[in-house]
Amino acid sequence: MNPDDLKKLAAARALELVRPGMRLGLGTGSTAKHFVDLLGARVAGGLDVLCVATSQATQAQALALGITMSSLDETPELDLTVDGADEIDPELRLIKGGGAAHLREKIVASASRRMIVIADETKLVERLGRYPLPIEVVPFGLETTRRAVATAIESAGESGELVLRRRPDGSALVTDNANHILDAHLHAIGAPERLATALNAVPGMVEHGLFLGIASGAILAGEGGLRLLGAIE
Ligand code: A5P
Repeated sequence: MNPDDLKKLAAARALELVRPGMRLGLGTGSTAKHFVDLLGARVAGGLDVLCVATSQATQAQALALGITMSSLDETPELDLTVDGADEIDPELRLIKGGGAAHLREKIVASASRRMIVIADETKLVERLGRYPLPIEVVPFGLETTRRAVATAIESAGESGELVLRRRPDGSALVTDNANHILDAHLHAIGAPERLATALNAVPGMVEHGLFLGIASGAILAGEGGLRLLGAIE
């Protein structure tokens, strides 16, 4: 199976968790996109759910599929969020934000009773950090914030390069929230909780991609079949 088939397999297993009447958070990225496609087919067949998207891209996809969409203002509490991840460790700690959507993803997942991660098994790592950690920052005072983020990383006992994420044309990437992303190339994060605490204290830092204590379970698809981590049902 190619990686895309594996993502679809994980998404199909997550669809089994959906019940009529549920309020769902819809993730962002290539794996979450499969989930939204499969959900759309079920909705076309008569399933009644109310959904909140984690990005403009997912919102557009879901609306095109005829899924009834809401917002967190109208629907502040959700039953289940299904989303992908860039890295997952055995304690269900995540790195997210490869698609620059981690701010809304974290808000939506935190508003949900359960967050289930779907991924191909290559996302499972012993230690977080090989994937660059996305850090969303406001454009105002970017250089000052960049230096403060670098100091925070150092004070947390980590080290690595901070790179402003750019679009293919070279301009700074702008998120759905009109912010920028600094990618921290840390290679291995020794203490994710300590790093998160240090980053959270930086003015101008809007949200980082460490999801700690948020995911309830993960569905990982590999050549050997599905592997479940944490609480799925
Ligand atoms: C979006 O910002 C991310 O958090 C995605 O959920 C993550 O990058 C996983 O994406 P894929 O499913 O495309 O690997």
